[in-house]
Amino acid sequence: AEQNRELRERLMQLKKERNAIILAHYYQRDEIQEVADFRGDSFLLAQKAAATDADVIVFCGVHFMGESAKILAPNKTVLIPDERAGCPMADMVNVDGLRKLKAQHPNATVVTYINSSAEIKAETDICCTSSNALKVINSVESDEIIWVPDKNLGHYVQQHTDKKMIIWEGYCNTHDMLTVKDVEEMKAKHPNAQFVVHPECRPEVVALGDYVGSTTGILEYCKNSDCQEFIVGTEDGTGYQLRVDSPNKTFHFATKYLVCPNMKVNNLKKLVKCLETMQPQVYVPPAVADSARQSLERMLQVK
Ligand code: CIZ
Ligand code: SF4
Repeated sequence: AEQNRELRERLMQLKKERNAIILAHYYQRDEIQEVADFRGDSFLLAQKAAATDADVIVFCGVHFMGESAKILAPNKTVLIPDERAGCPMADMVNVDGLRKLKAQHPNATVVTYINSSAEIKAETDICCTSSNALKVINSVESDEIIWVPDKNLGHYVQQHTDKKMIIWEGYCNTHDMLTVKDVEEMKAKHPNAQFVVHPECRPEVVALGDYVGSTTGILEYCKNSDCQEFIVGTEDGTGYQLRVDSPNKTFHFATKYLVCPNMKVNNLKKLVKCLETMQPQVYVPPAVADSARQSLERMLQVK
């Protein structure tokens, strides 16, 4: 506790010296979410990065999120506490594979989930998030969609659109691990709880949801619902904001395995260190960034 207090003081000092802001994803450790200027999902935080007056953005999340911040704020310094915090789902699609698929389906529009690398976004027509995926898909002219990288979110979206979706076989190790059996056991234990679930979970798990939506969607739903008790089907770090928003409600995570190890690679110590050393910085080659920015900006124009 004493060490954390010293670290927090050092952090406040460095933040002023560097004119920095700290953005933290909802899946980060509590000790990071506590000291953040803004908490959010990847999309909200990318928008914050684009809008800030600060000179330095410290992005506490996984690598692709730091890249999105850099793409939308190319003149700012973007720091990340640890370069090794990656995303296995984002790594499941590579440029060669996507180019091959595009060649096989020349009339298809490439729609890419924001959980993807800058290089993949640069090969993309339009990006989407888990909250606007359907709107984005319905906004494109083509009847054929190449969807990368998340098969679970892809299947969820396919249920709500007539367009033909060619779905990449990627998935999030953390969300995909949750099973129907896990959820049914929790429901039996907590019969009055509603089940809220992220569409990165398997289709048969998503089908059990009383509410299905993005991290921000789940937070809003739980805050505004009359229900007092929830079984949560998304990453464990979300508990921090759920409890801030609704201190008197009860949240049970559907299993203790809903933890993204990559998100937890960052900690308060590394956060302070990166602001001290101004390393590691996120770098996106300008040509890649320009092309990736177009696919993000097209998404922002969808009403
Ligand atoms: O990393 C994830 O699973 C999510 C849902 C990130 C985000 O903020 O959209
Ligand atoms: Fe990637 Fe899943 Fe971790 Fe999100 S929770 S960063 S999708 S591995």
